[in-house]
Amino acid sequence: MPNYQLTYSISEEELRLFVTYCYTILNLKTIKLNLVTGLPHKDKYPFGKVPVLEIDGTVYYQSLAIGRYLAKKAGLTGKTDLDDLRVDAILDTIDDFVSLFPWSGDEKETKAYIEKCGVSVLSGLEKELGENKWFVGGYVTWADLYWDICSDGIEHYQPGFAKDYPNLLSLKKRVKELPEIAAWIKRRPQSQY
Ligand SMILES: N[C@@H](CCC(=O)N[C@@H](CS)C(=O)NCC(=O)O)C(=O)O
Repeated sequence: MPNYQLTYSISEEELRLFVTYCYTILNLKTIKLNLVTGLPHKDKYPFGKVPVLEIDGTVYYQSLAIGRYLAKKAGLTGKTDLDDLRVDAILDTIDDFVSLFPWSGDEKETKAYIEKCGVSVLSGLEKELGENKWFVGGYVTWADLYWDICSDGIEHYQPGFAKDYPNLLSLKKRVKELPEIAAWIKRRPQSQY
C-alpha cells in the first residue's frame, strides 16, 4: 500500500471524520497545522494552500479532489457512474453552502447567511434523502459523511440550524454509528467541535 500523508489546517475540521474513516482503512498519516498566524512555509504548498495529500512523497492538492481519491480507495464512492454523479452533486451542493459560510464566527452574519441560503439547501437535501437510509443507492458514501462533518461544523456556530430537517438529523446519527466513526469518537481528543 502507498504511503499516504495528509496535511491540513486545524480549521478544516470538516475533513476530520472523513480522514478518520480513511485512515483506519488506508493507514493515512495526518499532520494538522494551526493557521491562526498564517500558513507556515506557504511556498512549500501548491498555490500556497492546504490541505495537501502526499502519496509516496508526491504532493496533491484541493480538498474535494483529495476527498474523492481517498473515498475511492476507501470504498466510499458510488457503485455506478450514475450513483457517482448523484454523490458528486450532493457533495458540491454541500460544498457551495459551506464554502461561502461566514466562518469568522460573527453571530449576525451567520444568522443572516443561514436565513438567506440555508433553507433552500437544507430542504433540498432533506427531500433528496427522503426516508432513505443514505443519500445514494442504499449504501453509505462519502456524501453522507460530508453532510455529517460539515453540519457539525455549522452546528458549532448556529446550534440547531438543521432542527427542522428530521431526515438529515437521523442521517447524522447513522454516520456516527458507523463502526470506524464510533470508535474514533470514543478515542478522539476533545476539541471545540
Ligand atoms: N479550494 C481549496 C481551498 C484551500 C484553502 O483555501 N485553504 C486554506 C485553509 S482552509 C489555506 O491554506 N489558507 C492559507 C493561506 O491562504 O495562506 C481546497 O478546498 O483545498
